[in-house]
Amino acid sequence: MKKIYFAGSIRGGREKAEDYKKIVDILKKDAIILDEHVSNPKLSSTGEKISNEEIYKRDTNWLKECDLLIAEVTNPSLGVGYEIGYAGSLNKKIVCLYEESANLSGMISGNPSIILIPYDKIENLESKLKEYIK
Ligand code: 6K6
Repeated sequence: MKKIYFAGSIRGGREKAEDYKKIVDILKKDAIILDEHVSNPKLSSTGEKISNEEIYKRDTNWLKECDLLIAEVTNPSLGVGYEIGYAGSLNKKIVCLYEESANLSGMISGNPSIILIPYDKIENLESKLKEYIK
């Protein structure tokens, strides 16, 4: 099974946390998810009791280990943007999911090596994601 690093906003705002969970539930059927707790709606933006240094170390190690980064980028987040750049420098495959109405950064939408998947409803994402996770 592929190892997928899932990225979603934490301190950038948790408005989409329920959707992160639905996406991770889809991905988990066919892949191993690293950083799954990002999708836990109970994790608030002040969340977990680990230090920033531990977050950075753990997450960059997982980024090195993953086969694929899937980021939900509707809600802008400095951390998610950093992770996308970091994964790009490691030549990892990167898929960005976002609501069609999102005002996506040009640094994401203008990067030809990022696979962009806009969606109207989460429920319609499953078939679009299958080809990347198998
Ligand atoms: C602090 C506050 C809430 O949770 C925390 C600590 N927890 C984190 N645990 C794991 N990954 C984290 C944490 N905080 C940030 N990240 C990583 O950055 C995740 O992989 C997310 O994809 C991304 C979110 O960045 P921000 O800037 O929105 O926090």
